[in-house]
Amino acid sequence: MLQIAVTGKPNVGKSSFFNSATASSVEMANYPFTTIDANKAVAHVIKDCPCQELDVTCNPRNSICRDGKRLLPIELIDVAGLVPGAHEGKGLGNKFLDDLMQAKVFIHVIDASGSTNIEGNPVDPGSHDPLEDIEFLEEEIVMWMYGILSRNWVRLIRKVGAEHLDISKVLFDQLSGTGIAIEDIIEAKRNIEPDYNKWEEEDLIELTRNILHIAKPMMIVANKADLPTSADNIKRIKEKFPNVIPASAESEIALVKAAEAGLISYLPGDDHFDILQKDKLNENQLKALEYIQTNILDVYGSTGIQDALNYGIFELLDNIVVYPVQDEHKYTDQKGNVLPDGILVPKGSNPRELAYLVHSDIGDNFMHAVDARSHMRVASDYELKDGDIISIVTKG
Ligand SMILES: Nc1nc2c(ncn2[C@@H]2O[C@H](COP(=O)(O)OP(=O)(O)O)[C@@H](O)[C@H]2O)c(=O)[nH]1
Ligand SMILES: [Mg+2]
Repeated sequence: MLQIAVTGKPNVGKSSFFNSATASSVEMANYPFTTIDANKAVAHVIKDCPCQELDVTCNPRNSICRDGKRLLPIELIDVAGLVPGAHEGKGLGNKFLDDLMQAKVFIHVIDASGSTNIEGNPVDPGSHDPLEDIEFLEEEIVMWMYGILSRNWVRLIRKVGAEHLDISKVLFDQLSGTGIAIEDIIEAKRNIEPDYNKWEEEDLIELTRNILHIAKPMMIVANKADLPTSADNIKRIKEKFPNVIPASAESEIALVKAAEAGLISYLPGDDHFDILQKDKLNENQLKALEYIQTNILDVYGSTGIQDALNYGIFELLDNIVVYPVQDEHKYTDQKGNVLPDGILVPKGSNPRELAYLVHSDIGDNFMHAVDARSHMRVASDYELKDGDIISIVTKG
């Protein structure tokens, strides 16, 4: 399952983000989960399900369909708070950077209201500039990776020269355990001094930063957008950084809970909710819901939580959703389930790569694929499109 790590300094709302994104998943999911530790849980990304367009009733197996929206599982990791100096073992230290590296994409949660200082301690709202937090976090991760990359450097470089080793492969080996691909290292080296013998500390740090940007894309979730001091900061942050999503984890938790209790109808990512049982809500609850509608949903279009997950998977990691089926006319699997599985695949994948993502046996026995909408056989180098329904034909 694709993993997203939630990171940032203490008290910005990482756990609130994590809980709001994963709470409803447990409730809704009807498929078994793999074992997941305390700080890992299943969340979902959401796309339109083809069932509406095709006017069929689907029987999802690996995912969920709600009101014509397909919810596809991903894994979220709540990485404990990072403070300046963490790469030197300060605060919670290295274990957390190890946790972080399991993920393919990072969500950096910041307190946009500026009511926590750089160490994560509460201060007067608006008195801390959250822009500082953005720079510090990246620097922490870069310096931590640099520490690993440059371990035994002098000896290593001597060995590369003596044994004519490939420097990219050596760097790749140094970073093993971080899930970083050798292609990403080769790409990251492009604008660095080509002769590794001339690399100074700054070159190596720059290389590390390039690797991080390429291999582990990051977005900023500007949380606590519900607080009055946030709006200005969010504007400033958006001017300076790409990939910024305003959010209110607390609002999302309130909405998800109210929806679970049947008080409102709300699907994560929506820009509104409908009150279903007004008589069961007291005055304060009604006020709180109204506040969320006016100050979050009307202003930002959503609570930002679902947007952040979708953004990570569909934009930063550039995935699409493809539906493999066996029967291209009924859109079913062997057991007659309609549109059973939605599979997240990297954009640019072809049908054989899809087959391997479904099962290695199916990949090994792949013959060709049929587009279930057109009933036409597609070429082996056909680039899969978002929402494609594909029947894979195998040998034997
Ligand atoms: N106003 C507001 N407070 C929030 C929001 N998200 C979290 N908080 C509060 O911020 C504090 C820290 O939250 P927590 O999720 O434990 O932060 P973590 O240390 O980063 O995991 C708690 O008091 C939360 O109630 C939010 O969206 N809006
Ligand atoms: Mg926490």
